[in-house]
Amino acid sequence: IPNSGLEQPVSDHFSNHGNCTWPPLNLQGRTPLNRTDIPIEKLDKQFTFMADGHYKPKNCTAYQKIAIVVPYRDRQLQLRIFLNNVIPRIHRQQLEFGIYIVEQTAGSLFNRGMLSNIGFVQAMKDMAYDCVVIHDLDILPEDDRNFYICGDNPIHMATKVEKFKYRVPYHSFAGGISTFSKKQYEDINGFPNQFFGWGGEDDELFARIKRSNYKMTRPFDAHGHCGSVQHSGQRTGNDRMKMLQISRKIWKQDGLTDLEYNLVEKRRKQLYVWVYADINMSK
Ligand code: BGN
Repeated sequence: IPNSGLEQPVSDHFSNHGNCTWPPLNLQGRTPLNRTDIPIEKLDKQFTFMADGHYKPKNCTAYQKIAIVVPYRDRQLQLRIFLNNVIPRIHRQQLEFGIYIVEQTAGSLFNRGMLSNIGFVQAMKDMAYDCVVIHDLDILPEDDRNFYICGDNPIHMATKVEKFKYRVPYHSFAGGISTFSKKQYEDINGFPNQFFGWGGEDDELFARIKRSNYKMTRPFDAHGHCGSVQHSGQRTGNDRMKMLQISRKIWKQDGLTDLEYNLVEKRRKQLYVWVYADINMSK
């Protein structure tokens, strides 16, 4: 299996960072997901290189420091499968990383955009991450050469998702897994906070990237195969078409800039930082 996949650097911007071999040497290429449900205690024992939801290569400085942010609610089985698949892959990529599972308290409809913004803020409070990866819990890379890194433009990683027949469902699709440098995420004002219920927040994200004169890029497209993990259905909000129209006008005031939430708990477990947040629907 070829180790590269990175014929050209994705960015000069980060090339001074780190002295770990890049691209890393012990990649395994495309390997199927492991869908076995392994208890969390066993995962802890398996991934002893992690502490407080964080990993740092021992003998070299990583190419980039990555915060993996996962909006979350009520999916314990999928969380275990996520950890069991993502941790070894990103570990083989020799990156320094923290995993943030951002859970929304019960009550209002799920708000993936706002949870992403909260994860971004909470991760950056911990350390100066180079790169934030907004990651669905149920979409998991199958290929080590799909790098969890940032470039000069936001990177869309989930290009070939199993549930979309391993194809990009539509050109402006930005869902699943995407990466942003701190500056990029701030420039686009993060995700919208106003999308409650399933759908639309990623379409607004794509529009924000364009409006900010960035391009959503797919540099690892050839290695973008991702498995999807089954779960029960999501509830949709009622007016996401309308929300998309409103967002076009108010996006500079709706995102990181007006983020309000109540941090109920932030607890460092071995494999991830659990961020438990209460968000208010009436605004
Ligand atoms: C789209 C959703 C996205 C979702 C993709 C893939 C909307 C906006 C109103 C048209 N967009 O239709 O959020 O990621 O499907 O499932 O619902």
